[in-house]
Amino acid sequence: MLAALALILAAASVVCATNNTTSNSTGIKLQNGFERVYIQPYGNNGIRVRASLMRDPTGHKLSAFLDPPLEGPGGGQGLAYDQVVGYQGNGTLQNGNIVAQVSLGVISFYRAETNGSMTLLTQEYTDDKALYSRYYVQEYKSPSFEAEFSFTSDLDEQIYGMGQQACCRDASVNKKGQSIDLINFNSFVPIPVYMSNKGYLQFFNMPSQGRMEFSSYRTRFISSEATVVDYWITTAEPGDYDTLQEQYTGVTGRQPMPPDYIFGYQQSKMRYWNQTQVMDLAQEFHDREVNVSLIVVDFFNWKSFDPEYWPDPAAMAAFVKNMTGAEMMVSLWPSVEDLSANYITLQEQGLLAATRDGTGIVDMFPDVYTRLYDSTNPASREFLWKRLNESYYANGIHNFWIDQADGGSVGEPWENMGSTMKYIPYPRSFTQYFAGTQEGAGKIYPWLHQAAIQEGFQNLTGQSLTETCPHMSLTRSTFAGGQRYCSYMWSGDTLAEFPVLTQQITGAVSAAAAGISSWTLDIGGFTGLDIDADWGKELYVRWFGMAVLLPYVHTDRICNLTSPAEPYSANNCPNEPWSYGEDNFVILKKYINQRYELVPYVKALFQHLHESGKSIMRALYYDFSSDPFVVQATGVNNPLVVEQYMFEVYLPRLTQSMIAQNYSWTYWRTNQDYGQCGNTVNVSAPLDEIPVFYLGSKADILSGNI
Ligand SMILES: *[C@@H]1O[C@H](CO)[C@@H](O)[C@H](O)[C@H]1NC(C)=O
Ligand SMILES: *[C@@H]1O[C@H](CO)[C@@H](O)[C@H](O)[C@H]1NC(C)=O
Ligand SMILES: *[C@@H]1O[C@H](CO)[C@@H](O)[C@H](O)[C@H]1NC(C)=O
Ligand SMILES: *[C@@H]1O[C@H](CO)[C@@H](O)[C@H](O)[C@H]1NC(C)=O
Ligand SMILES: *[C@@H]1O[C@H](CO)[C@@H](O)[C@H](O)[C@H]1NC(C)=O
Ligand SMILES: *[C@@H]1O[C@H](CO)[C@@H](O)[C@H](O)[C@H]1NC(C)=O
Ligand SMILES: *[C@@H]1O[C@H](CO)[C@@H](O)[C@H](O)[C@H]1NC(C)=O
Ligand SMILES: *[C@@H]1O[C@H](CO)[C@@H](O)[C@H](O)[C@H]1NC(C)=O
Ligand SMILES: *[C@@H]1O[C@H](CO)[C@@H](O)[C@H](O)[C@H]1NC(C)=O
Ligand SMILES: *[C@@H]1O[C@H](CO)[C@@H](O)[C@H](O)[C@H]1NC(C)=O
Ligand SMILES: *[C@@H]1O[C@H](CO)[C@@H](O)[C@H](O)[C@H]1NC(C)=O
Ligand SMILES: CC(=O)N[C@H]1CO[C@H](CO)[C@@H](O)[C@@H]1O
Repeated sequence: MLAALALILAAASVVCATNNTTSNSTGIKLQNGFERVYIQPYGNNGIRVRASLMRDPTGHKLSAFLDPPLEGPGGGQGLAYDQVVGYQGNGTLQNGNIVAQVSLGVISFYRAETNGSMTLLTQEYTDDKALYSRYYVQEYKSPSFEAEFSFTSDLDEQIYGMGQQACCRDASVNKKGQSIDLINFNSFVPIPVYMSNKGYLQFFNMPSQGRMEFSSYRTRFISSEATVVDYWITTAEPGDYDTLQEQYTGVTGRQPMPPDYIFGYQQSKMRYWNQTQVMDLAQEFHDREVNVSLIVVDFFNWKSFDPEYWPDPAAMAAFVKNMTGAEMMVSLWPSVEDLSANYITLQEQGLLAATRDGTGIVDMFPDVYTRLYDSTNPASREFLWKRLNESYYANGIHNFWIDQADGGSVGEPWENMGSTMKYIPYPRSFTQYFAGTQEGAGKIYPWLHQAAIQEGFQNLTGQSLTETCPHMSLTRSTFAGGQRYCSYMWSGDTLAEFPVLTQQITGAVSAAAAGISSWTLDIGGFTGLDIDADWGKELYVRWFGMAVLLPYVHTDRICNLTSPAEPYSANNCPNEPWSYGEDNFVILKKYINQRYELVPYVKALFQHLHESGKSIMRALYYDFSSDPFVVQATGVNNPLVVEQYMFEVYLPRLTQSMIAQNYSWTYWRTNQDYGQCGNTVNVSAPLDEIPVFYLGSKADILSGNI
């Protein structure tokens, strides 16, 4: 099975013209009984809506918005308004090409077309036999409430994005018809932002738990706990997803340029557990002439590198650099056990997450109860960085893998590592953070953990790292706006199975459609790869071929070979390119070289991402919504288009502008011309060849002139 979505290179560059007409109103205040709703211009062609009960919708400290936005109106405007609308009232506000109209107290959003007509995008869902479109449930003791906001949706509307779905056999690009829990799991990273094929993007700027429902006629956002409901909507011509991303990243931030060294091959496994192994590894990459950019040391480098196994980390990092040119990365978990040297300080200074039922224990590994550092507390972030700086940064290890960063607690195991509950028969530990409860604030946990590393890098360099990153963090989770950090996400602990490989494609493009293009995965899956079996070797090599064309190329896995009892999880599994058999080593080495050949292209893609938020991993609907088959097949999540299979690849019909530029589908290796297509073609896909097609000039692609 092959990942043709990831395997299309294009020299086509799309010019996005942003129309930044300013707003004709500073805001509408809708006072509806106990309810207060503010509607304001924010960003280019964007409208922000905030609502609360009994009080103004302020004090929302967990906002993912940049204030001011990078482009367009708004910023520092507080609760400004120049129209007051009462019960059953009317009002209109236009910002660029988006119009919010309040009619009899109901809010509708329109796109103002260039010919003067208005196209309805969505409106609050009203019906005699349905909950109010803005529905709240409030317990009398608390200022917070549960909120359910409903909007109309067309039966044939297509919905893209929502972050990375790993649950429930999801292998979809069109999310219409789905109900998505807004809760973080290992490898499940829902982000409440979606794009519609009707030409709009809606984002719920709230890190609360809850649910997003895309049912036939109604789109509903449910927040388990909020004091302010805060959402944003923007529009562009239908099919112009780059403009939607540009406007969305204009209010939530853009990816800074990653350092060059990280674009190559990244070697990781669970786990290199002593210094000699790492140095031998570097020596072998050098001797076998295999390029490598990053060498990762997984957990139990903890205790700041136990000297028994890591006598001289600085010398190790220098040796790795000298032998291979590679940088190093270490993993850290956001947890601390009671026997840790840091535990007393963290507890005394109030830097740990608490639990509302008293135990304070939120996680367990390995068979030891641990507590969670509280990333939502600025003092905790400072403490963490101080330790990282002393223990690792000072030793020449500058990149941090923030594993296990989902937040949550073992009391609700589905929110975290999914430990079996054999030690706690009926756990109900409700996590409480500095910033709020797990229900109200939990989804910001990974985001603020990323922020801790970002602040650390900034404090060291004395620069605000919005343009370029000196180093990177690797995270298992994130939230909206996570793209503005020097950080990239991997898809979490996946199973080594062919269906999971194809699921990675839909996960990747859905993450990218939620603004997270800085993304990678574990080549071959994390668990279950049997490399002694033919299928295992084939799966690894195929998966590697896909990864060559991802933003980052990262391998990591475990296996079940006999290993020493000490230290814990001292895994001897080989996971180096040469450990999959000599024949496959030749192929993998070729793939690695192909990646290095493409680094200028990948860098150029990141440059576009940085400048305008243009997604790197693009589902076919991004560029080929002009092809009716792409639209129809995406609508029903036809694998031919949302995944693609071996031997049979659908090459979309080129757009008029591509045809005008004389583009033609061309097979990468042979330069065979497949024309302007719009058909299914048969392509032989031997193991040692990544079936890549390209458009435009190969020379331009190789030089990154795109
Ligand atoms: C906005 O865009 C439309 C169509 O592209 C154009 O006709 C109009 O002049 C633009 N307005 C401004 C202020 O740029
Ligand atoms: C609109 O674009 C112009 C030209 O790029 C820029 O100078 C201006 O600041 C923009 N206005 C807003 C409100 O973003
Ligand atoms: C709002 O507009 C409708 C007509 O569209 C009108 O019937 C209604 O009275 C208006 N509401 C107010 C408060 O003016
Ligand atoms: C703002 O624009 C809307 C839609 O174009 C229009 O209906 C409304 O009258 C305008 N308001 C003002 C104050 O110009
Ligand atoms: C105006 O433009 C919109 C969008 O292109 C189109 O749907 C509509 O039919 C046009 N209306 C008129 C009157 O031309
Ligand atoms: C490091 O690991 C290797 C096995 O890969 C082992 O032979 C060696 O003794 C270990 N060294 C230390 C210091 O633990
Ligand atoms: C790097 O390696 C070369 C030989 O391969 C050696 O001469 C040099 O001293 C090494 N430098 C460091 C800093 O280890
Ligand atoms: C970065 O420096 C600022 C100013 O000294 C400090 O408030 C903040 O806590 C530091 N952040 C980290 C993660 O160390
Ligand atoms: C990091 O550690 C260095 C010493 O290695 C120290 O000079 C510097 O102040 C530390 N910076 C931060 C932000 O902790
Ligand atoms: C684990 O070991 C068993 C016995 O050697 C083998 O049959 C199985 O395929 C292995 N599984 C993995 C995932 O390596
Ligand atoms: C496209 O090809 C035609 C014929 O092959 C040629 O006449 C034309 O100049 C080409 N156009 C471009 C933009 O290269
Ligand atoms: C880009 C890069 O690092 N290329 C290197 C890959 O490995 C070969 C052989 O060791 C080197 O010659 C290249 O410079």
